[in-house]
Amino acid sequence: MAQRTLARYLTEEQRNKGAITGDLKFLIEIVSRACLAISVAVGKGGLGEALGEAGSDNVQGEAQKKLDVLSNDILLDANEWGGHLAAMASEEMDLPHLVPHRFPKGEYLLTFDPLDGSSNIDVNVSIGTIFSVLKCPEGADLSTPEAAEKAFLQAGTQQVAAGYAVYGPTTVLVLTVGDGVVAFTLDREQGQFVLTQEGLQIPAETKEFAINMANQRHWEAPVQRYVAEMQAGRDGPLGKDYNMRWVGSMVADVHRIMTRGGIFLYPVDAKMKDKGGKLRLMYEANPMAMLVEQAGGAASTGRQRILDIEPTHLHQRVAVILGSKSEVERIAAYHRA
Ligand code: AHM
Ligand code: MG
Repeated sequence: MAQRTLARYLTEEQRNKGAITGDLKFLIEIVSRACLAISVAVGKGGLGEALGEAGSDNVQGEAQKKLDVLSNDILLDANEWGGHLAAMASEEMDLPHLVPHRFPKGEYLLTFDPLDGSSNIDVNVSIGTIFSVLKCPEGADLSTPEAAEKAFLQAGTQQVAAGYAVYGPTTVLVLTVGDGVVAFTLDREQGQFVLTQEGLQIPAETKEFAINMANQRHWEAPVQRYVAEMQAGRDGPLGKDYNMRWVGSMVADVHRIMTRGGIFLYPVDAKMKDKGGKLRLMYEANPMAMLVEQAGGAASTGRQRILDIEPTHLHQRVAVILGSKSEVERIAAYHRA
């Protein structure tokens, strides 16, 4: 039987279900090709020139790796000429990137974290690309990058597509266009993404949690309580033994949860309270929250559904608690207690 490639899946979503427009189909195909190019660069490792520091900082004051900068450039170059986008925004750029005047403009906005899990780049641990697609509001001012920021400030519920590519032993692209979650594996010989999983569902119950335990002393009371209860295991109030996994690349940790369930927490803690959290809303939390909800899971800050947050700025940070629904609901209840 013929393989169902990403192109075919998108065509069916457009033609048979009317779930996406031709431009959105084109946009996702372009993003997938950029992910393929990033996967090739990542896969070269020490053979290429790409490992190590770029010698620059991004807008968040974080040191950029060469592969962060390269991945950002790949996504910008791939997406600016097609006529499907109004503007792009990235973790690696202070302000939105406008489509140059020589190219036509489209109706979508694309945001991305070009290479998530920076601390894992040089040590050959899974990393990934996260992306989110919004519609550009009609009449939005795109005259300057500063003015264009406003167009992006939409709640996560407005996303029309979201996805990530994880560059691990295999490269897998996980996608939602609001019609469930599907996963494609990169066939390296053929150079294309092939559908390998449909209708991904996160089990409601889990015995696996992911959190950076090094921050424990800074956590707020509800997170302290929840993690202590999990650690108490079978004899504690939750009545079962838990295991812990922490890759340190959100993409890889979320992919494990997409595959077999679990809960991921990057809570706000005393150390980062003034910043709002560690992870960024627009290109980390929102796309992951859409994917997780589409797979039957839940995503919350502990106090609010992530997708309901009305953003105030492009690089806004939030607390992220996502994964198996019953566990996310439990910790949300601890925040209310
Ligand atoms: P990055 O986008 O600069 O790579 O930072 C985000 C990453 C996430 O992938 C991951 O969950 C988290 O930072 C890990 O942080 P920590 O250093 O606390 O382990
Ligand atoms: Mg990131």
